[in-house]
Amino acid sequence: MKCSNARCLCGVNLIRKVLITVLLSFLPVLPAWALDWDGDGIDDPLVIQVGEDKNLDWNVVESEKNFSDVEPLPEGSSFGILGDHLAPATWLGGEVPQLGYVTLSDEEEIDWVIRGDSTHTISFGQEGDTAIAGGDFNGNGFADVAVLQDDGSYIVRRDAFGNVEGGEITPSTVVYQFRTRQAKRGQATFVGIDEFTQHYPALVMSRSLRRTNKNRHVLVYVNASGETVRQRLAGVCRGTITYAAPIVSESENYLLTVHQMKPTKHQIRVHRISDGALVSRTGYRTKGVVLVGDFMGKGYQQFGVRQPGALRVIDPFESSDPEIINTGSGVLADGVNVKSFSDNSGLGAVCPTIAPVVGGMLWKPASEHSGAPREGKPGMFFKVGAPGDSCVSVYANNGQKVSQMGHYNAGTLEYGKRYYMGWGCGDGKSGSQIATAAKAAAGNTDVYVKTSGNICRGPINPTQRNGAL
Ligand SMILES: [Ca+2]
Ligand SMILES: [Ca+2]
Repeated sequence: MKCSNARCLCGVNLIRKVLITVLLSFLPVLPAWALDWDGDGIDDPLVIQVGEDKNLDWNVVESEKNFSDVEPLPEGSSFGILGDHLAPATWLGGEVPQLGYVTLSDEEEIDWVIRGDSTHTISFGQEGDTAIAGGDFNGNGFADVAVLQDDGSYIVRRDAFGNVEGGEITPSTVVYQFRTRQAKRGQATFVGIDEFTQHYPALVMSRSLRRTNKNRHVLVYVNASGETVRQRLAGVCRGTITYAAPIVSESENYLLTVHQMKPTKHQIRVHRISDGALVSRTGYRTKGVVLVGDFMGKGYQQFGVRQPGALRVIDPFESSDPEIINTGSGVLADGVNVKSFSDNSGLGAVCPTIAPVVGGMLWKPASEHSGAPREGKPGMFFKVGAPGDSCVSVYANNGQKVSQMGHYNAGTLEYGKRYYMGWGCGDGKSGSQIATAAKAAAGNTDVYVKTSGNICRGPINPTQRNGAL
């Protein structure tokens, strides 16, 4: 999420708008999801930190300052809470984006909350829908809200915030129709086709190839004539698509997809939309957030992969060294955000970074300590990457909390920093009880332990030893 204040008066906005429209005829203009907070034409990563009160604090790393500092955004203090979904975009039009987030209300409606001069909330969509933030489906510079429903309806509320804070753009609703089967299998997103600034609803799907463990991927989108276009994406690859976002070069629109090949191994592929050609692929480990933007100031977009404490920016269109932007800890965000409200959170919402259990960490399914309360209960020891807290949470694959363990102060760190289900705030669950809870929550028994820096370590099989000291 992000926030911003509306820094321009309406008149100035209007002049800017005219200028942008004029410029559009001559220059490629970056799309509405590019987020430039300091106004120098280069995108700036947002870093969202979770406070002790579970509120979200929004920070930015400004290109204008050579990406040297992580600084709080003026109106980004305590905006949203842990579990909300980030949705910064140019909700009020113009060039300066606004902070925003998406959350499920008590009435099970999807609330879109943005922060301009004041905070504005719009209910659009409901539990079970997928919320798609950051698209501009009429290309007027005001970001639109959109949801994909199970029956294949892709509903766009154009310029949803166009008439708040004195704006005179009237919101309107348009419905695009995909097949039910496509909606259930596809990853929702949007794409640009002919123009850089106008978006069209899209889904990306995997189709497994017989007698192999590989998949072929297909893009389905609705074009300007309202026709559904099916574009095969070149090549075959392992793994399922976890994320898809538009990305543009100087002259064409592309689609970036992220495939999860193994729990911690991912591949990013960039395809040309006009013919599905594969133009770039990059592998990376850990489930880091991927951002799209022009962070290098090249006049077209690159993508960035989250690595510990930093964003690694890679240019898929031209060979050059990656650029490393130090971001510190926190969740990173750009302006394309897709969130399924089919489940309530998702592990990604709990832990922006997921990393494997490595040497120096050990999950034991049953402590050998004789006598209550630790005996027979799982514990986890850390010689590296220890959590800073006295209580540590354990999550299922969908982000639902299934257990908690307490810090045991042994007075020595011979076995590392030690946590047990049967100690302190621990809930006393056994390894098999945790496995059962995880399976009930997410369909499989994998669990993740949240450690410092909001890193989740896993997947862990709670009934076996994982890692080694
Ligand atoms: Ca900037
Ligand atoms: Ca719009």
